[in-house]
Amino acid sequence: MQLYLNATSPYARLVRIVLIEKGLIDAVTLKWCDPWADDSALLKANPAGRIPALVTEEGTTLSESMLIAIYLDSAYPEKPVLPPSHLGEVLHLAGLGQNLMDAAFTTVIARKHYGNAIDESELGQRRSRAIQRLLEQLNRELGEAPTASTLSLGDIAAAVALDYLAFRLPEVAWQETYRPLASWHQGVITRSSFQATAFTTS
Ligand SMILES: N[C@@H](CCC(=O)N[C@@H](CS)C(=O)NCC(=O)O)C(=O)O
Repeated sequence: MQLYLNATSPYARLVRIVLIEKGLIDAVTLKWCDPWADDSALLKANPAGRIPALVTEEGTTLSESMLIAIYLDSAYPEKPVLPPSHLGEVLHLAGLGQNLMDAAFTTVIARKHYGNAIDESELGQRRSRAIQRLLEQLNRELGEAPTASTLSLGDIAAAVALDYLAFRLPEVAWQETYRPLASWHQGVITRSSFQATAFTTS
């Protein structure tokens, strides 16, 4: 398999963590690229020009982090991250995580293109309110950090989204406001799959 990625994408990091947790990382060639530079190999794998994109063993190209995760869990059922016994619960948490990722990532990209004043726009304020509501809900719902055998796609999505917030929007300072959530997050990011994929700018 081949995975198109960079070191700052929360979506690509989610897929990479799934690959590591499922013991599949050695079966994948990591194709580092800049999605903003219209990388020709990436465009071939994903005409949208976005990462992550996965090329399967059969040569099928997949886009969208959650779809890639669903494919990996179905094609390689060992160590499932989508356990059928509580699928609804896991997808609920994965949705909260992905929505948090989307709101944070869109804020970062809007600032990059239009300057920080974009935060005051109608859409900027909606994103900011969404981030706060998502943090409040995660703080209410998450208790003990998962173990190696219970770690799910929901945990991965939520923890990556929280890490991305800390990385790109540190002024949100969610760890100070939401202490139980910070403790849950700490319990997840100490895992080697998170340590090995920590966000870096260089
Ligand atoms: N919904 C997509 C989002 C992917 C995405 O937005 N990736 C960003 C990097 S974090 C990207 O490649 N952006 C380049 C672009 O939009 O042209 C997913 O879950 O995979």
